[in-house]
Amino acid sequence: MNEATFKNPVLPGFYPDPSICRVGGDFYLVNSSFEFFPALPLHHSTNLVDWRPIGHALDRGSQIDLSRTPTSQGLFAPTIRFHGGRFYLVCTDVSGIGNFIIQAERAEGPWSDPLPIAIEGIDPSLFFYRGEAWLTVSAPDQQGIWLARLDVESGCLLDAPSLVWKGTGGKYPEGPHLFLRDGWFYLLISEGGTEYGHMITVARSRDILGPYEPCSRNPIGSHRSLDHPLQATGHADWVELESGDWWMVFLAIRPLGYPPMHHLGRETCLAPVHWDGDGWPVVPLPLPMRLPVPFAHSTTAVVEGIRFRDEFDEPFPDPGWIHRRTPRQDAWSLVRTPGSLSLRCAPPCLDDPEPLAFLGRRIRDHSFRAATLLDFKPADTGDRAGLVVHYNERHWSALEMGIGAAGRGVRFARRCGSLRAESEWHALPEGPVELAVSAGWDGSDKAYWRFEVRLPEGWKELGASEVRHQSTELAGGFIGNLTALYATGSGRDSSTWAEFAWFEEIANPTIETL
Ligand code: 6LW
Repeated sequence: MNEATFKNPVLPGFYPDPSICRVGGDFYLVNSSFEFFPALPLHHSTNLVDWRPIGHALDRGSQIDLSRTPTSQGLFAPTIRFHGGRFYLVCTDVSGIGNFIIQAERAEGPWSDPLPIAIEGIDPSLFFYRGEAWLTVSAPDQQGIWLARLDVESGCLLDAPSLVWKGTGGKYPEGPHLFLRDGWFYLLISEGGTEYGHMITVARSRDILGPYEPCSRNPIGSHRSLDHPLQATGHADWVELESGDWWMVFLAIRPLGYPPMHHLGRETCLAPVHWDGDGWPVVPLPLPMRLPVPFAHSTTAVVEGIRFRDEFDEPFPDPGWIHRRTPRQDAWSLVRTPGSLSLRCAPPCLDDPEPLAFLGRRIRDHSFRAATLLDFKPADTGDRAGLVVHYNERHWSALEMGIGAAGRGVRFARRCGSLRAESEWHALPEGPVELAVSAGWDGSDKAYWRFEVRLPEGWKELGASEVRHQSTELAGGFIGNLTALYATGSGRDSSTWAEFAWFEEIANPTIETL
């Protein structure tokens, strides 16, 4: 009997609204990504616990333009499915074309350009049955779930949408997915909103068009009102294994302190789905903090924290890097200075809802450290470059190099809504400088990000910011914090470039199998 276990989240960090499909022994996962580009991150696994990034479904300018997408808008919940030898993905660009479909021969891509689907609502999902594609969406104005047949090649609906289930009365009936098991069509949704009242509910019918009978045990899963480290559990998708077992991915948050506030975003979790004697699904929420791995052959080594180091010696970015919106191609390069990430001091700055020179990675755990080596010779007083922990334009904390009163220097700067703070400039010697940020605690439940610069005499902390001030509960929206490298001309179109020689991060282990 395999004693190996895993802990949730299995895909930590800002990876919300997970959707999963299986092809033989391979599993593919996609998440929502809002204004960030490339968009709709894709992961692959063979054991449901270890997920490897394989790219993004939208990674070309010809597919989508997110350069003007407002924060926490853009790409909402996607669904990925495999049918007839091809991958299909439906999603909603709430700031652009609305609902759309793309397809690919391989999950790694290339994916096609988005084909609009003429239906309102969000959270589209596909179900293939007897050679037809059935689309479900969360209908506008919280009406419930719409169903219609779809021509996946044209994006045209073959029926007028029909309202097949209103849910059990929770707000925002959303995230619908259809499944067929033992002659029953199961309609899985979430209700209650994607915050602390989030719930998983289900209904079923012998006829795909309904009527759908709700499970008497709804919500079949929720952490609402529970004192549990994982909260807001919901937005689930199911997958049937070759063994006939069923598992589900779903989102959860890991809030800190009181009142609880979370800053890592909504993360992807995993749990088994069992079936009771009446053929209704049973999910193990409240979730045990450790669960048996799905596969006895799982060979995941104990993860010594998430370690990552990038020497920027490839001409293309590691798939874990994302820009804040579609980037300006004249403001970033991995080939301009071989072995460095080059970011130009283009006009947009951290405060502007525009694509500044910025490359970021999701923060994966409460405890983490990130560092970079920056070679930067500011020429103009507006030239800035540095390391930022970034939620959105109004909520960030940075260690930035620039020109201070005593020439080239470094300072801590932060913004929390309308509030700002900056440290004094600290003079720097010539040459590249190491910047670092690490999560720390002040002994209470107050978590801080501490920002340090490495000087000839050693590391010096220039500032710290409360993690809570960049939480979703305070900053709003649907996203999570990134650690990012950036450069700006502070409104001027400067020709100064910042050269980042390497970046490294470590986050405490969140996935362990013994
Ligand atoms: C998503 C909806 C939701 O489309 O939040 O968690 C929206 N649930 O289903 C944005 O993530």
